[in-house]
Amino acid sequence: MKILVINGPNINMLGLREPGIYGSGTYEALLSFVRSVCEKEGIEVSFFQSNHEGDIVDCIQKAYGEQDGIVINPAAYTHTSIAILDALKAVSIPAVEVHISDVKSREDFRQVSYAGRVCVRTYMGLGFDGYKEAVLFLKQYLNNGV
Ligand code: CA2
Repeated sequence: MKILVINGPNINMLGLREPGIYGSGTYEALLSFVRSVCEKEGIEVSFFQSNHEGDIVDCIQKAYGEQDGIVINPAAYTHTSIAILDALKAVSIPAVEVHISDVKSREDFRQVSYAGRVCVRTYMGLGFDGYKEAVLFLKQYLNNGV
């Protein structure tokens, strides 16, 4: 089973600022954490992070026929990007949306999620554990379709 983990703009800055919202773990720590979860679960994982919307769209398109599932934190593009929504729809790869913070309890402009409309599940407000839950859910979903 192959899972692609995509992170959007500024996720590479984790741990450097705003620890009250996003925690103190760095992006590298997030990768190690997800890698160790996937290793334990026998999942082949790859990672992509970009600050550019089109690069994220390209990455999703390249996943077509290559990846079984996608875990995506589109970051700020969550709230703006129909292009990312369309790309996820186009490849039709089961995707799970993750947000480190509890976006539902934050600003009005964070209350819309375009990508979330096509994702089979969303985890938010669980910190790095949201990625773990997303991987475990995807494994179950891909194996059993539930
Ligand atoms: O909670 C999340 O995971 C978000 O997707 C994170 C995005 C934010 O725009 C979304 O509304 C919710 C922000 C990415 C990280 O931004 C940083 C800002 C300051 C310092 C470090 C990272």
